[in-house]
Amino acid sequence: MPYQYILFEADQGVATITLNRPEVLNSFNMPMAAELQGALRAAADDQTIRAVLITGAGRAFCAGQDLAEAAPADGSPAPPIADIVRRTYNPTVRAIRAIEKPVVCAVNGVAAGAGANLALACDVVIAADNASFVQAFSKIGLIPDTGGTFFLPRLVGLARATALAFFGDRLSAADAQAMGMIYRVVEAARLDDESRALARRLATQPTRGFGLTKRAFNQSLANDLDAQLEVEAELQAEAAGTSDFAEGVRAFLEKRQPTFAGR
Ligand code: T3D
Repeated sequence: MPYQYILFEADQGVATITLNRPEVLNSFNMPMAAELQGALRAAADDQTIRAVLITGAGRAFCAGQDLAEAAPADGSPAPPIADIVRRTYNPTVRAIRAIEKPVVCAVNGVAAGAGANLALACDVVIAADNASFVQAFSKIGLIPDTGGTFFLPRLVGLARATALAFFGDRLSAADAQAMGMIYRVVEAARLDDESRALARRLATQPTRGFGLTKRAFNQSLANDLDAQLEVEAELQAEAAGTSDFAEGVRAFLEKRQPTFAGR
């Protein structure tokens, strides 16, 4: 499928999706969001894809909502903001959480507003050492969206989430890692190689097990302990029915590396 605002490439079991509006720091207009959602659907449906990598073209990861779309300079009416949020961001976050394959986010530069929170919705976030995160919403009188009010306090605690949201200051990648917001920081020149290596490694592992792990984590965000223990029992039964489980145990007993088929 041809895309105008993103790049999509499938290689070695990894679908790489690159937000590609570098002249506006890859900020979101509705068509780019629709393309991203379409690419996530394509990656979910393709059995040969076993991991997804999301990154940005140029010097930024994503500057959030394209403010020119939200407030057109020619005075033409802007789409209602609730529609933008419901059509642009909510389905994107739901798609990232629902795809039962690992989603790696390589933050290659500034991630602001919805761009910052898009990254936080992903499973594994790796950032360049010159990247930064900005809860830019307060600067324009908005509240954090794109799942920010959900993920941010869970990742960094309510005190830090509130301060990040209120002040809207730029947070370095190193500070984001130190407060548990992201997984890892690497030298900017190494980001491409390191993020691809992570995604390729994940693509050779037990994909169904990862999908079920993700489903369990998703449910844990709303469950109490008893309910979550039951989720684990049910999903473990499903994981134990996969050929990857049989292969993993066989390989252990035969003292060799397993070859996981992702089924
Ligand atoms: O509809 C709704 O609004 C609801 C949805 C809300 C979700 C949200 O994401 S709200 C938050 C929207 N995002 C922002 O408020 C961030 C705005 N951008 C910035 O604060 C800064 O650009 C950055 C901190 C991200 C980066 O700063 P810097 O100095 O590195 O770059 P710059 O010079 O500001 O930007 C470079 C160009 O990108 C510039 O265009 P020009 O002058 O070269 O023609 C700038 O206008 C453009 N740009 C940056 N961000 C956006 C943008 N254009 C449109 N929308 C943007 N969000």
